Amino acid sequence: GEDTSSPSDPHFHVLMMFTKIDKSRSLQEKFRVAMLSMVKHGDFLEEEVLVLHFVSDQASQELGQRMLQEVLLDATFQYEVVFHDVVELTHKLFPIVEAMQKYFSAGSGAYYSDAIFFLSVAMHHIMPQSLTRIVQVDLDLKYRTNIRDLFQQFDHFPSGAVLGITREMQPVYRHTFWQYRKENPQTKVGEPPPDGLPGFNSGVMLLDLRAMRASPLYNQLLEPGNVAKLADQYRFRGHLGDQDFFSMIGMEHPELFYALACGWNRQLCTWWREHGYGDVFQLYYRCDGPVYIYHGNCNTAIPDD
Ligand code: UPG
Repeated sequence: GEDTSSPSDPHFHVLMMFTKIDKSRSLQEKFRVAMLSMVKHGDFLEEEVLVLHFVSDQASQELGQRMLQEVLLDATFQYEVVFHDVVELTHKLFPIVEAMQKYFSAGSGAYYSDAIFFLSVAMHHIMPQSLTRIVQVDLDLKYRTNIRDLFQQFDHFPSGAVLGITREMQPVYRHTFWQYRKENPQTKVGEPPPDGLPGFNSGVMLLDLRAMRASPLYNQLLEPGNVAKLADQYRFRGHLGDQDFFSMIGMEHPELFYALACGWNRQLCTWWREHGYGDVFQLYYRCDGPVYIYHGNCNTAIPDD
């Protein structure tokens, strides 16, 4: 195959989870907004190619192919579309992530099908070696800038960092780590920025697959015994999959993460403001500086501007 590993690699890989889309008008509409805004602001060099990866079931793929024809009409750049079968990826993922599922999935059992929510965690083992960088994004985004600029953030990763990610903008981890925080009153775990450790949001993630493969520390943290040890140490129980895993290991090893500016994933959900955390909410929610990407999480409307 082609050499996709050189620094001048003209391929820019973006991946989206795209399952059960045929069942949800709301997700279809979010997808349309995301793609139209990505296309509108997308600007690449002549030889460059935006490669759009979708993890999909059969019905969603068929719908996606139809919608993409329409939303990509005005693209001024080269693109390729790759569909990945969610069943095949789940089969590869399950043995790697089975042990962590019980700590970071909803409910008590580790359902086989939930393994896909941990795709980013083990992407470096799932994708071919020739793929060295990929950006994973949610569907409920609106781009206000050229997505090519996001890839330039990879060049700012310090050595040892494997993942670029924005902090979580609600006090959700203040809540999740409640017991640990009670037992460790001086901790920064779950505290707001700039000095605290508020956890991460998985809406926009820069995966340096080469660094993930090369990091002994990161790969040790995936081992079942070490997952159990950290989850017990922090008394961690969550249900947000990869986001919970990254947030937990980030409490212990922040050096694995490159902190993207808040404007790269400006989350809009305010659920926790109304559910017991109104007094501290703004400390987490505040995001100064330009917004490059809006994230209308928990079905929050995205501003029109
Ligand atoms: N998705 C599907 N099919 C579905 C549901 C979700 O493909 O039926 C994909 C899609 O890419 C979507 C993503 O999963 O964008 C995340 O789901 P979504 O419903 O958009 O969750 P959010 O409300 O944006 O985010 C919640 C939290 C957020 C966290 C995320 C983790 O608010 O903080 O990052 O869940 O999944």
